[in-house]
Amino acid sequence: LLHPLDTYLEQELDRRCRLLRLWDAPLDRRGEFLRAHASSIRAVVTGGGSGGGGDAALIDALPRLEIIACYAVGFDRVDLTRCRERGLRVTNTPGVLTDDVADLAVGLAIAALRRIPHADRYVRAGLWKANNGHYGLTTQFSGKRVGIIGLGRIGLAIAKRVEGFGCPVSYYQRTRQQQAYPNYTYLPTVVQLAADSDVLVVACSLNEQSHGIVSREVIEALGPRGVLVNVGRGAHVDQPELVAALAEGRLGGAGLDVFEAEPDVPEALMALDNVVLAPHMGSGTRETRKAMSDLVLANLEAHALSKPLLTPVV
Ligand code: 8YV
Repeated sequence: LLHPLDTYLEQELDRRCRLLRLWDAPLDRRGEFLRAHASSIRAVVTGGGSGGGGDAALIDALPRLEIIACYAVGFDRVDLTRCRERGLRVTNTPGVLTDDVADLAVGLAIAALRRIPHADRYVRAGLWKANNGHYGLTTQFSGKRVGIIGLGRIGLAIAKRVEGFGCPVSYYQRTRQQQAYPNYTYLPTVVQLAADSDVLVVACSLNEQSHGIVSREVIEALGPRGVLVNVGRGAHVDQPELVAALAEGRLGGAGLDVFEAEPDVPEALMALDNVVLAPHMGSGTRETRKAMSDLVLANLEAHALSKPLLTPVV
């Protein structure tokens, strides 16, 4: 296990396997730790957030490795090419976290437009009373045009939810799905999608094509009244440009669950009331983390018993 993920998962791994915790070794001695256990490690479990891994260096350090089980739907931290070369199997946890991530995306959009965290701070600081019961106006969410980058499982779940708020939905993705989803408008570029949206949501997986997909041009197209919601990966967005645009009022607001070098969050964002910050918690409910843990365990068990994997990536 590369980093602490979930108590139940850890307990079950401990019970069923011989569990090694990479973080038992200090940061500067992890190479040594891996070398010491290289001849016995057959499986690696990793998450998709900070501390996650699965790069070529890790894979090369473990000659007896057979499987990398991701406790995440996103497997962008794993070097799939090297896994294929080595004949390693890779699994992830799709499906079980879809509802939670979609819920959070909608929550972040509403929180940013209605300034819920700001309003909460206002009340707690005694400002409501101090200002004679006055609080400024916020922006409506219902009926806003929502643009979704990536209409996969999570993107679709977001679309269904915002339909309930009367929001027209547009989307961009590499392959057009217009026939399957006649209620949603396909737009051929992310810039067009941003220009046509009040709220732009990043819900695609991270890969070479989607790295930096929310560029300066996209942020400009979304504009001073637009809100960006990111429940994908920090690297989907040109983060310095995002921070500058928010600080200068060239972008209206943002709801961010992921960051480029998380858990580091740009200091400049902390002072901005038009930004809602979350600690990569899209899938972080008791219910979903239990289901993710069970899926990781079931994949490892299937592998150990030479049965078909439940949710194979490679
Ligand atoms: C988790 C994730 O927060 O599913 C993903 O891709 O990034 C998240 O579900 C993560 O795996 C825990 O580190």
